[in-house]
Amino acid sequence: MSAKNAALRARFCEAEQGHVFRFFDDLGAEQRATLLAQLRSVDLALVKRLIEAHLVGEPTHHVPRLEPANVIGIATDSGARAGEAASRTAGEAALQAGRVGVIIVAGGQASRLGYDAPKGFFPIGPVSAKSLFQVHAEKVLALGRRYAKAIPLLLLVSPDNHAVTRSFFEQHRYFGLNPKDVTFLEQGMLPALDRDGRLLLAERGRIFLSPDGHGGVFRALTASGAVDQLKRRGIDTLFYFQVDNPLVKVADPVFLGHHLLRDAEFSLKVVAKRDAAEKVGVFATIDGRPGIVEYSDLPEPQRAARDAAGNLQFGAGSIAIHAFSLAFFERLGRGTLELPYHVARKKVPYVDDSGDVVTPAEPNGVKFESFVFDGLALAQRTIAMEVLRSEEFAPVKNRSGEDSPDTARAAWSSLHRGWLASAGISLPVGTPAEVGPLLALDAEELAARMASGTVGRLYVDGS
Ligand code: UD2
Repeated sequence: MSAKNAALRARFCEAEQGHVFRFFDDLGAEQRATLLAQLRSVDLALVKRLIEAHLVGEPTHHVPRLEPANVIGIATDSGARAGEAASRTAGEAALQAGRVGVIIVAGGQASRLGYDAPKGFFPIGPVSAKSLFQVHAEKVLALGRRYAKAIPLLLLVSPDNHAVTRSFFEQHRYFGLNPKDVTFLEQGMLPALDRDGRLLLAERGRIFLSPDGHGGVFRALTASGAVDQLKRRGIDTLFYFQVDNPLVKVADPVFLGHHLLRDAEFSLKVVAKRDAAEKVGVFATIDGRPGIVEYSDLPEPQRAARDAAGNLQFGAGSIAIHAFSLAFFERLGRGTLELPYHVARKKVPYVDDSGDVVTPAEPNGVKFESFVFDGLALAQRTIAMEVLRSEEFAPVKNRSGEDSPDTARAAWSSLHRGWLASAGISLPVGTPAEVGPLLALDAEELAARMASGTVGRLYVDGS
């Protein structure tokens, strides 16, 4: 063993993790190299902190104090509409000045959808069957054209789906975007631990690692040098969303304007929750700081509580659409500000002392993830803006039923039938309808195009 590798082994032994070298002497050269590379990526100081915080001593049961938080409501009166117009102007000015970048988190595993490829490949267009990635990329392209300034697109991917995602973009010629404007960022991986805080070996020559959560986006962007590139390009604001929502209004100028005019560091969009059980986090103040309570953590009494008007008291559902100041993003990425880790107890197959793989019947492993939205509590200024679900949120999460491809396509068709109706084309309820982003990004643009005769003949498939 080289001196460098001997030092690595010594560090693991000192951290009481020397068992990961148990089978090292029996491994082939390639397996050894894989294991050593994995071990070099493990931050042992972080592992120690995670053990101390989550595995040692009695679990603490702090019950946070939750209160509903302020949200900019949907503009219904003239005052609110004037505010919205001012925000739109500010957001559009930022887009024209080339200050805005777009980031999509797409490192997840699509396990609930049961789709055997990255979720962004999923064919979702109700008429065109365009993939989620294509829909998002075309919106970015169309916005760049509208504001005469190309918008950089960043994609958070995991080591598992990085290569296939990149080749998907290459195969489709980046959906018309300039490849120089598209950056793939690989998120970090964290080891799973057993109950005693020991790293788990998935194979004799491989430790079990899993993605560090979408909160890994901050470090991925900073460590890769992407933040510096964005700064050099004059970007100071990022628009963030999840790959699974085809209705997202990418870089919505009204939202960006609200965020910029209030000098916010981290902003979010919310919708009224469909019902108490909907699986979205809730925007609230948590022990006096803004934050999101994940659906699985919202206690039953608060989940069902209603105000005097009969609305859910904790009904501001986060649709995981955010705006960030790049400076705040960077503070999280460089570790000046630190996110907490969430713990998930899972069944993790592992290699036992005799080298056999054991598939446990009960959860034996602890996985750690950080969440983007925990950054809200660390931001100096935050705004939340309510939007209409029918216009902006139809996530693809499950194979069937709620939040499935069927419900997303139905919501999309319904929205675009409305756009077409305001441009003078009526379609029967239930007709699949889709206006491609390169034709129009909203009802006004579609109507203007039709009125100006730019669109000679409109196909219902819209492209
Ligand atoms: C998320 C939110 C939920 C709500 C909902 C709206 C969390 C924990 N919960 O629920 O509060 O806002 O979305 O749709 O976020 N991802 C990565 N890397 C990872 C893990 C996830 O990039 O390590 C991406 C993933 O590709 C997806 C997004 O993050 O785009 C959300 O992940 P999820 O599907 O696990 O979260 P979900 O739907 O339970």
